Amino acid sequence: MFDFSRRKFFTSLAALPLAAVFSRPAKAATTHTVRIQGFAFQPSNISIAKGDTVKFKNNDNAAHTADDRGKTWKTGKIRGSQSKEVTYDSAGSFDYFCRYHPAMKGKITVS
Ligand SMILES: [Cu+2]
Repeated sequence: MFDFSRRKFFTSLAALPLAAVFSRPAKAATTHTVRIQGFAFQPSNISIAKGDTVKFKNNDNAAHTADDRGKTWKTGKIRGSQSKEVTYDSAGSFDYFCRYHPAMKGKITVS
């Protein structure tokens, strides 16, 4: 009796499509690139989805940062030719700037 039900259990488990077990219904997270070039963020205004990552890629020789004005996040120093990534797990609108060059500004909207 026990053997029978155990076999029945495993048989029904095997019948489940593997995709249904392992796939996640949520959309896969995306990594967006914001280039830092000529002392400007490009694009300076982007909209992304919750869970996405933004890669700040510094193409200048000078070091830059991307610091959220609301102090929720910051990249820290990004040296020339380096990049830093920030993942956004909650919705919000973030105005950011470069700590060394406050005229450099950008905006990220997460929804
Ligand atoms: Cu800068």
